[in-house]
Amino acid sequence: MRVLAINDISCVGKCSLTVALPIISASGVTCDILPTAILSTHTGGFKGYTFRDLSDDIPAILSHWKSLGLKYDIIISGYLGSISQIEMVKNIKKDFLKTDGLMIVDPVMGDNGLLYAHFDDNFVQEMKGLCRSADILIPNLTEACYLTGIDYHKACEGNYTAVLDALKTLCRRPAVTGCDVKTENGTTLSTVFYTDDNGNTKTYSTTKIEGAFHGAGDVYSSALVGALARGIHLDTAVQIAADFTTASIQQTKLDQTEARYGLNSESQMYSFLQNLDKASKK
Ligand code: PXL
Repeated sequence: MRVLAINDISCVGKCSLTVALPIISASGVTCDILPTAILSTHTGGFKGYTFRDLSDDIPAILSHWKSLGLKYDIIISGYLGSISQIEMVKNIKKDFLKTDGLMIVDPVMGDNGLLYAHFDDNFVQEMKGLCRSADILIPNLTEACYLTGIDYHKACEGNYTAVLDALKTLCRRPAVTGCDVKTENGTTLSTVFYTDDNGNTKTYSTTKIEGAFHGAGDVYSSALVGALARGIHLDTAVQIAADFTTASIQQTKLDQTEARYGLNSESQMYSFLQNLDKASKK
């Protein structure tokens, strides 16, 4: 099983490839990487970071890979440094994904109702094109709202099914993370709303931990890919990925580290791997 992770390298701040590579590899499959940019830190919460766009290097990397005959079972795309990279990813799917392979798109663009630095409406429009080529689309609620034109604050009132339905015009199997659901006893759950293979809407909830935690989306997407690459069914893969992310957030909160330095997912890796083993033996 061979996975390609397309994402940036944020050298500090535990997100994108520094999260994807260890989590997907630890899941027990080969994870090759295509870095889209190199930054000294990610762009959320740091000032003065460096940013080198690697678009110019990508064509030569790809032609070398073609000469090796590389093909992938799963391709996951994340943070893209420019609009031209969106087009590159579409072509990578055509050239490197096996016929029965899985294209997973995490349309990394924003969080908490806002776009990250460097992104604008033009980028959002172009990203819709990449989402159309995805087999599974995994935005957070903010990204889902930008992609569908639904007002974020309206969506937060709870009509997440409407957001999921609107995303289905882009991709057959969307899965939206970070949907807050209030329960009757006053607690809040963090819920994934997703569509299964048969088009049914399903949900999976974990305890909502208050606070903003950087890199949570990357931990989730990487764990999901790891589980799917192990042949685990989407329903169980969503559960395992959400549980791993929530446990990592919980530990990060206990550690009281600065949110911008990312999640302590390392401490939860062993139990994540045990869950993968249990599920893949079923
Ligand atoms: O975690 C998402 C992400 C990935 N890559 C870069 C980022 C961010 C979010 O801020 O800045 C470079």
